Amino acid sequence: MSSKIKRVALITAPYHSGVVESAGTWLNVGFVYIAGALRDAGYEVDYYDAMAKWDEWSDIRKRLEEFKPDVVATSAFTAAIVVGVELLTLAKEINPNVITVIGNVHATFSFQEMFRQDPEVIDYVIRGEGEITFPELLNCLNLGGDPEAVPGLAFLRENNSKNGVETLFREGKIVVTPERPFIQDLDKLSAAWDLVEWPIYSYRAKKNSRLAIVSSSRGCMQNCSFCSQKLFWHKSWRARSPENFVDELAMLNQRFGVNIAMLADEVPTLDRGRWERILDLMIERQPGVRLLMETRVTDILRDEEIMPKYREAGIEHIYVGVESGSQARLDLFRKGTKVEESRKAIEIINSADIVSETSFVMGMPDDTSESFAEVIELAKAYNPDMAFFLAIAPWPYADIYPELEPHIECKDYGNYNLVKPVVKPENMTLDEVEKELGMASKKFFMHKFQNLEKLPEWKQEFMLAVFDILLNYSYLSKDMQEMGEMGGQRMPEEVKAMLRKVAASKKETKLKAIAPIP
Ligand code: B12
Repeated sequence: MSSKIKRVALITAPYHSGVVESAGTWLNVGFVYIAGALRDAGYEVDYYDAMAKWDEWSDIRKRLEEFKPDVVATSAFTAAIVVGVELLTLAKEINPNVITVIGNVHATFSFQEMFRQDPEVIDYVIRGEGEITFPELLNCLNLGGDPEAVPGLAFLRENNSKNGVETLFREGKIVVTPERPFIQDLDKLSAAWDLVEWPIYSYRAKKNSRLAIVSSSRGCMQNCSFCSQKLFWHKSWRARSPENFVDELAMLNQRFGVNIAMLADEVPTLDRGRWERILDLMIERQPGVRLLMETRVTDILRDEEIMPKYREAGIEHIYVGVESGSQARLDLFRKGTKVEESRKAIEIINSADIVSETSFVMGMPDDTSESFAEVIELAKAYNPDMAFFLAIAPWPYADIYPELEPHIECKDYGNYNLVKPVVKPENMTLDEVEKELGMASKKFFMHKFQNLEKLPEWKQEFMLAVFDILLNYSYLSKDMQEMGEMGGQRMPEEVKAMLRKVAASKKETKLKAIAPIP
C-alpha cells in the first residue's frame, strides 16, 4: 500500500480570553496523547500550540506552509470553536485538498450545528476520545475504506448510501457512526512528550518554573447540570495506576525539567485507595514535580485526616468548585453538596497549608446586585486564598441549557468563557453583570490583601505574585487597579507599591497586556 496521508498537524487554535492564561502557559495534554497514538501508527506529527505561543494568523499560515500537512486537526471546547473553525478555514485556503478534523467536547455534541454552518470547512468530527479513532480513520482513508466503518465519527457525505454498516442516525447528509467505547487501560497510552516545546510553558506565580499538564484519570461521575464533563464521559471514571502516573512525573522532571504540573483530571481523588497510594509514592520517590489540582468538596472532607500527606507529597494548590452559597442554587446546579460542606472543605485545605481556590457561578436569570453583594460576603467568609466570580456559560448541550436558553442575549460562542456574561438576568443588563463580577473580584481581593499578615509567610509571597498577575496581566487588571481608590490604604506596603507603580506607568489594560511569559 502506498500511503497517501502521512503528515498530520495537531494545532491548538489561538483562543485567548485572559482567564487562566494570565497565570501561565498551558500545554495541550490531549494532543500529547493523540500525537503519541498517531506516531505509533506511523504518521508524522507537527504538535503546534498556537495558543500558548501567542502566534498570530500569519505565523500559523507560515507553519502550515512549511510543514505541508495532509491533515490539519484542531480541538475545541465551546469558547474555542470559532477560532477552531477559522483555523480549519485557513488550512483549506492554503491547500483545498487538506483533510480537516476536529475533536473535543464542543465538536462531540454540537457537530450538527457545525456541519450546518461550515459544511465546506470541516471534513471529520471525532466524538469522544481520539487516540484510537483518529489513527483508525486515517488508516481507513489510506486503504480506500469507508469511514462509516470507524466508530466515533461524524461527517458529511454527498452520496448517502448505507454500505451495510450500522450507523446511529443520518440527518440530511450527516453520517454518525456508533460511539467508540472508552479506552480501558490508560497505562498503555503513548504520550509524545518529546514533541512539546517545553521552554514556553511556565507558571507565572513561581519563579523558574516549567509547567506541564498531566492526566492521571478520565471521567466524572457527578451530576452538575451546568457542566459538560459528565456528559462527555457518560458519568464514568477510569484511572492510571499510581506507579505508572508517578513514573511519568519523575520522567517529566528528569528529561524535561518539569517542576510543576496541573492535573487535568476532573476528580483525581475519586478512588481513595489509589489516590493515597499516589501520595505515598510521591513522598517516597520525590519526583520533583509539585501539583495543582481540582477535586470535589466531599473528597476533601473524606480526606481530612490525610491532608498532611497531600502537603508532603507536593500538592500545592487545590481548587474546589463551591459555585454558590445558596442551597437552592446548588440544588439547581445539582452539585450534590451542602453549603456548609464547601466552607469546611476550604478550611481543611487552608489548615493543611495548601493554596485554596474556588469559584462562584453568577449571572443567573434571577441574579440581582443584592445577590452579588451576598456572594462577595460569602466568599470573604469562606476565606479561600483565591475566589473567582464567573459568568454562567450555557453550553448548548448541558442539562441546564433549556432553562437558560430564553435568557441568552449573546450567541457568540467566543464569549462563552466564563468571563463575558452571555445570559441576561431578568433585572440586570449584561454590562451590569460584568461590572458586578469585576467589583466582586476587587472587593474579595482587597479584603484578602487587607488581611495578608494572617497568612503563613510563603502564602503571603505567593499572594503577592498572584496580585502582580491580576494587576498586570489578567482580564481583571482594570478592576484591580481601582483597588487603590477604594480604601487601599489598609493594604500592605508591597501591594500599595505595586498599585503606585502601575498607576505611574499608566499601563495598557487591554487583553493584549496578558503577554506571553518571557
Ligand atoms: C487543561 C484545561 C485547560 C487548559 C487547556 C490547555 C490546552 N491547550 O489544552 C487551559 C488552562 C488553557 C484552559 C483554558 C480554558 N478552559 Co479549560 N480545562 C482544562 C481541563 C482542566 C482539562 C482538559 C484536559 O486537558 N483534559 C485531558 C485530555 C486528555 O482530555 P481532552 O482534552 O478532553 O482530550 C481528549 C478528547 O477530548 C479528544 N480530543 C480533544 N480534542 C481533540 C482533537 C482531535 C483532532 C481529536 C482527534 C481528539 C480530540 O481526545 C483527547 C484524548 O482522548 C478541563 C476540565 C477537565 N477536567 O477536563 C477544562 C475545560 C476543558 N476548560 C473549560 C473552559 C471553559 C476553559 C476556558 C474557556 C475558561 C476558563 N475559565 O477556564 C479557558 C479558556 C482559556 C483561554 N485560552 O482563554 C471547560 C470547557 C467547557 C465546555 N464544555 O466548553 C472545561 C471542561 C472545564 C469545565 N468543567 O467547565 N483549560
